[in-house]
Amino acid sequence: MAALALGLATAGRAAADDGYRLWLRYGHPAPAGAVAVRGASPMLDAAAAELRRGLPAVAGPVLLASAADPSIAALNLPVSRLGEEGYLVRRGRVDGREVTLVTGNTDRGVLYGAFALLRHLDTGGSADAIDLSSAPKVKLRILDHWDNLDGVVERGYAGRSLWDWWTLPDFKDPRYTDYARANASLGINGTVLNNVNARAESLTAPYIAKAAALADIFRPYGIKVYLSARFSAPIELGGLKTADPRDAAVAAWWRAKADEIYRAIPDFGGFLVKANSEGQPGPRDYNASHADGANMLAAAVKPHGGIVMWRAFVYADTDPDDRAKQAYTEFKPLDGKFADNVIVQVKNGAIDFQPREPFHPLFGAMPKTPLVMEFQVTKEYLGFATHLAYLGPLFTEVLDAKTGRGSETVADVVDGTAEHHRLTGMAGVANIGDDRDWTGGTFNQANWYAFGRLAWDPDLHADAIAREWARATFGASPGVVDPVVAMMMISREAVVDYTGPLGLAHLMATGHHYGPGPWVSDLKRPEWNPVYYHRADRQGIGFDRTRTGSNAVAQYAPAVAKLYANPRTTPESELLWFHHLPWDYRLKSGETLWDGLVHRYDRGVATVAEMRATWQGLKPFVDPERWDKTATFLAIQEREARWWRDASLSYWQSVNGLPLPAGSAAPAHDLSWYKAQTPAFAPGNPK
Ligand code: GCV
Repeated sequence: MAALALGLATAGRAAADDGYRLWLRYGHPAPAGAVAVRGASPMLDAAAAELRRGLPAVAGPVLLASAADPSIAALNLPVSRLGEEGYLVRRGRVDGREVTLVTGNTDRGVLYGAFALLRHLDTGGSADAIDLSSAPKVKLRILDHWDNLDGVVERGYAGRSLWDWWTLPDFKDPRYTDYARANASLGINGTVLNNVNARAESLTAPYIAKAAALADIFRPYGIKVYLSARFSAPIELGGLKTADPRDAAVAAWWRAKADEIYRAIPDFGGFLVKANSEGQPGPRDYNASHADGANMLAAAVKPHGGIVMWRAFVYADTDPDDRAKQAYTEFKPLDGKFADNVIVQVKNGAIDFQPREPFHPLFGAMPKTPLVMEFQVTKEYLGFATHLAYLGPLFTEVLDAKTGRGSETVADVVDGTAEHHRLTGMAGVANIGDDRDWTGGTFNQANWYAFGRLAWDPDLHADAIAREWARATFGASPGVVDPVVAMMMISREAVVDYTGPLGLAHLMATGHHYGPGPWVSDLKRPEWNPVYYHRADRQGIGFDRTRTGSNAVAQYAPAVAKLYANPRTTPESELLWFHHLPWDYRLKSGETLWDGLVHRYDRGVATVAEMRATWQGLKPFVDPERWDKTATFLAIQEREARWWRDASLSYWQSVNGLPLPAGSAAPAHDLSWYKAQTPAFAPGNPK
């Protein structure tokens, strides 16, 4: 594929490409007879079919076989370290024949090995020295679809839902298989089909049958299906008077429901639950705890081997405490109280998927409870599908953060190194919809890719993943790969700069999560208003989360709390998250906080302009369809980066009365103009 793309590029522009194939852009099918399989199973068939689709001839003959096959066992390969899902791919002689052997202790391992071989060859690996071996560090590698049964995806990123609930279970769109292939290529092994803002209908017999049809399609690719469960379903569907988790009839209803689901989907993964959060029902409605609720559901799925992923994303308007503290306050005391098939799912930061947040203080604080990391692959607060923001650096920044307990990192908590929990997990809120290119833009595919690769191995580096993806997506030419990786690696910081630099967050306008609205102060819940988060006044800006303020810093382990307690030792990228500081506070550069803030907004806009220029230079190398769309999106992004910058600066100036530093351009309009921008149906507007 790489050679083909390069050849076409040098001959003119690369061939038309609508992005449908994602990173699996194989050039030619494998030569006939190139792929042999020992044994038979749907998963081995899927592995062989994938290799036949795209194995380059240079790979020579390939043999897929379980490590338990007598001929393979006789080779004494180091397969014990592969566990249940790992693979080993190696050149060698099997039964007197020189082959590339793809093996594992399970068919699933072989499947992942087949994709690893394709990735190796597709991203420039030598065909002569094939020796690949890897096992996933995280057990549950799951996509969460926030898809509603009416086809609308929560807040509208990346088109409408991929699932056509209306024509399921009869019509099995071939896209469902391609979705499974793409996920299996990364090692993703679970998918939650419906929105955490769940409807009870997803648990009715017709919808269970629809979910079962998808489960049948995904099974050969090693992907289990999960459902978001609405906690009040026993009332809505079962006609009970209560959903109290301590009520025997409620528990019996859930047990019967679980039995019904498992009859249709024998390998059903289990439930994901958003409870007592943003209007969703939950055990707190009955003065029961989150552990009571989770454990009751866990008991229902336990006989079938299922699990419950219980979200810690809770905050209440009745709680006057800092929103950033509420999940910890509620969940920390429950450590050790959850059943052994419950895993608590925690967002990467304590507020809500902002372009930058310090890691969530629950990581490292609940040692007796397995915690799933929840990342948002879709870019709810980073320009949705339109803006280019490669999230690899956001994910790794969180995973690499030190929790303050010795040398432990967040990744150690997530992958089980820290506490050796049986269950470990990483979940990504999917950015996949029904767009032809799946994610509403080529570069958004990289975020799906990066999530999957990091769920397999949280220690991978964001730039290495970007390089791998760029090669698979655009071809091997360094003339393309190097600039594309460079663009990707600066892109997320650019969004931070033009939306909320120096630790500012949650500054978006009302009704959508797309454009700026730092002035918003009229929403009924205090913590829905941007002014709640930035607290700017004539003297200064920022949220004091030290002892003199909300003391959220005390939720971190002492070593980290100490750093965050002092503005001088707080990373400047998180400064105003933890501190309310005067406008003339001196940053490490020597400039004032105000000047530094303005310079960062300027830098954000300049970086987008730089990304645009880089992309212009790639026109000869990229197919017209993907190039044009990206070029147009970058133009939109540059315009909207200016909108964010200018709107924010006009507002800050209206508060602090300070002039812009020399060289910084005045906003194009006055504040009232920005306040008047209320685009109908902007992405992120649920109405
Ligand atoms: C699914 C934020 C989003 C909501 C989302 C919620 C959650 O508040 O804006 O759209 O709802 O997070 O993660 O549950």
